[in-house]
Amino acid sequence: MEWWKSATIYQVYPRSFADSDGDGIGDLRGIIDRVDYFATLGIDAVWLSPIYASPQDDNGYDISDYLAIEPTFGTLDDFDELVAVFHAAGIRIVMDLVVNHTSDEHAWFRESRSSLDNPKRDWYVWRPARPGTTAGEPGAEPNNWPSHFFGPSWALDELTGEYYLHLFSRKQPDLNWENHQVREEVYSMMRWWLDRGVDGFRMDVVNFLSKPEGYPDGVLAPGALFGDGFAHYASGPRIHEYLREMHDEVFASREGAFVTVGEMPAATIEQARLYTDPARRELDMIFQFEHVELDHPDGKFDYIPLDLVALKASLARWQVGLADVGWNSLYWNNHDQPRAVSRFGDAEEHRVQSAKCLATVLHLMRGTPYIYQGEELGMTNAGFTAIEQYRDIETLNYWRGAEQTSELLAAFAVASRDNARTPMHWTPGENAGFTTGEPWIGVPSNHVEINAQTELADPHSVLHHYRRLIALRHSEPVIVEGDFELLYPDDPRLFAYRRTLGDTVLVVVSNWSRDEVPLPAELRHPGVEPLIANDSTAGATTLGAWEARAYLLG
Ligand code: TEU
Repeated sequence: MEWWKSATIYQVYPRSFADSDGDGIGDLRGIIDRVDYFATLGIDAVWLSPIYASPQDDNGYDISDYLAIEPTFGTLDDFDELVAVFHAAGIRIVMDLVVNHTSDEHAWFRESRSSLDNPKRDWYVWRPARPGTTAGEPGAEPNNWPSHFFGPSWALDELTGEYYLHLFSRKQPDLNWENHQVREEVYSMMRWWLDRGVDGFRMDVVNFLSKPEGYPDGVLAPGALFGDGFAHYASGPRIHEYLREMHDEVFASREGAFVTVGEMPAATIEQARLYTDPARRELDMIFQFEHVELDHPDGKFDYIPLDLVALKASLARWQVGLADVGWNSLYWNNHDQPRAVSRFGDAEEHRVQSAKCLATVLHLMRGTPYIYQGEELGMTNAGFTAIEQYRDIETLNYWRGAEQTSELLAAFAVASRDNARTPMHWTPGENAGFTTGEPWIGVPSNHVEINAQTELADPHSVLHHYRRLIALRHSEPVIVEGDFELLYPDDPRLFAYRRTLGDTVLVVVSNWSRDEVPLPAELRHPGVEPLIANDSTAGATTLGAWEARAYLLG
């Protein structure tokens, strides 16, 4: 069986992980120095968010040189050492691959923008103003797609009078994947990293690579400024062809056991089955977004209370939908999402208990679980109250274009990506032990309580609960391979499911509320010691607040 089916993958956001040289920004040496921490947790692989040379407009998701390490993070020698040290500890290294776009400071884009007939002109997406308009005037953009970071997705380049496409910031021009030289260059770059020893790639917005010919307008909802671009570029016309080609060009002829995971906003189960069907040789798994979008149907910063019934239904659909073909990734958190314990759990009254509950429910499902740095400590949202505390381009762009109210600041405190990007808490000491300098972004004061040093010493910590879950995935085949069945789908507080492999049954029960809730009779297992549980605060017939237990039967 593929190694990643029983693996847990840990995401490191290098800027915020560990700073070894006191400049206030995390670096590769900081990661190398923590290898024992990963070994203690027992994780199988580390996914590094981008460490390539970058102007850091989007914290490294804007790459100016794919074959160089960002100097703030270190050198290629540091990188080689990191790979060697982690491999020696039995931990694989997964690189972030950002090839929907580059930085506008990448040499390719500098050439491309330099003239209409530059050989690299076609490497990016250039279009004249919309017919009948004058370049530069409002509405002259070649189509009506919005940028993910707000405003139009086209920027006018004065030099040639044409617009270039940028689905993200204007410093992130989209590559033109129709151009075969672009594709070959990307594949060759991927081979170069595999030759250096990396074990796979997490592919940024990889379902956005193929855009339709003609770049048609998206449908305009009543009153909307921009059209629906997603409908055109998410899983566009040639995407499966590109991924298959990438597989053939990069992985097919190579010895080794690599992992590929495609980040895919808006992907459906039907699409995921195509992307991850091993017979199609595209990707091993994808990051889907359905379960992290249920709580803000009306916009990025407009959160509503969690609907547990809807969350369960969504996750269960994906469990069942990818049971016979393909494979799931499992996550609550990453560098773009608010902290899970603040969002889905109860960070105020039951932080430790609810963090363990969320972990138990996710890690005992079928798929490959991902842990985002600090999640294993039960780290919370940042608690920022002033705009000056934010660094994220998405948050700051939105602020610039919006009415700047205290309500909006409160919304950022719930939803901003910076909630996930505050420094990792290592110690109760100054700056949480992240840096001896001035951290690039603020450190929440609750690091005094929530930190790796304290939690390593406490067998009841969130950290040790994660460590046990990671170990269970290695030792219990039912967690890896068992069928999944959701129980009590309509119960608004109980999240329960059953996994079955042959005669082995794993029953997971959990209470997503502050109330003590009755446990249905069929879910009680008197006399059976739970395989794993958080603190039991109730009797055999009930579950206490945020209590979670898993029973191995048969
Ligand atoms: O994110 C993809 C993406 O769709 C984002 O718009 C995401 O949904 C949003 O940040 C949620 O608020 C990836 C990376 O993970 C993100 O950090 C990058 O900013 C983005 O691509 C561009 O590379």
